[in-house]
Amino acid sequence: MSNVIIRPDWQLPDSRITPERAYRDRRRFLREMGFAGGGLLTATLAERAALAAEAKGLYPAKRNIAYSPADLQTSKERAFTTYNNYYEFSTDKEAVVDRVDKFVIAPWPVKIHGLCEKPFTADAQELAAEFGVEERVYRFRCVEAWSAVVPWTGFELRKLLEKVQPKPEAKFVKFVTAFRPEQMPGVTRLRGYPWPYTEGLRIEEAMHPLTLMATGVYGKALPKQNGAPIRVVVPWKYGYKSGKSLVSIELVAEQPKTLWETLSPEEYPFESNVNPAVPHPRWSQASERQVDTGDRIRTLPLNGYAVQVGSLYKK
Ligand SMILES: Nc1nc2c(c(=O)[nH]1)N[C@H]1C(S)=C(S)[C@@H](COP(=O)(O)O)O[C@H]1N2
Ligand SMILES: [Mo]
Repeated sequence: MSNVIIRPDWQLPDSRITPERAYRDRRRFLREMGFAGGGLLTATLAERAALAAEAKGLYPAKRNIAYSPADLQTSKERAFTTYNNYYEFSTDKEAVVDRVDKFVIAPWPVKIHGLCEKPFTADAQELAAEFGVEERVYRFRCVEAWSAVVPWTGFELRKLLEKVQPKPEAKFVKFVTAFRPEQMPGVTRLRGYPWPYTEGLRIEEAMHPLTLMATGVYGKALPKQNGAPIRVVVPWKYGYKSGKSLVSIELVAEQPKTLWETLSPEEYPFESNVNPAVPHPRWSQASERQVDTGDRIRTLPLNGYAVQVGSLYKK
């Protein structure tokens, strides 16, 4: 470097940027962005390209067969990724995918903070690279009685929580989605909603190895409509517990107020475990419609994860 004119990376032809340097500078850039708490406007095209290139290296990830039952057949990718609940964009499930263009997903600082010893902020892609990602095939059950079998790519939330060292008084984890009305065309029509989209888990639920931070699906980085660049996936709970496009993961002492519970506590209580025996006030939860085949199948207690998580709910 010493005998060349030092210019910013984006003025150099690609061939002159060594991957290591680009990577190191990118990490520093993202760290600074993270601590500055924003920086959307300063993201350069070169930066976005670097992120995309690195994200590509993570997918497809190796499938963890211990968490991917052999008898589960994944739903068709197109069916799952074009039928979305993401109210910040639209309440029409088939329209969400066409309304996400303006949503900027890199850089993406995520704050992991609250009642812990070592809070930090890191970019979503950095988290994926740091903790390492794997593929897991999970059942996914929406409270509206449709379902899918989804090959997520991600890492266990507990790894992230262990890193920040929760304090003993941390009893819940609060998840907050980005809120950017100028990029999210659905929110203007839902002005009365208690935005941002907020969800929560008990800390024991958040620490369970099934609870995944997903950064990819179907062997690729998450598409925007499915919660890019990072979301939580809690496979034994109704889908609304799995908040999308998270910007904050906070350890708290009190049960957090969630968007859906605030709107309608009888219909969408905090715990919201999949339970075929307890109907929604307006419909049965005994069965579910598979999103790709349209077939109806029986809903399983705890969405088929009773062996793994049942002990969390023993009275
Ligand atoms: N921020 C945010 N997260 C969200 C939602 C939402 O509207 N906004 N919808 C929830 C609901 S009801 C479901 S069923 C799942 C749908 O996820 P998918 O579109 O990837 O299938 O996301 C959940 N997470
Ligand atoms: Mo849902």
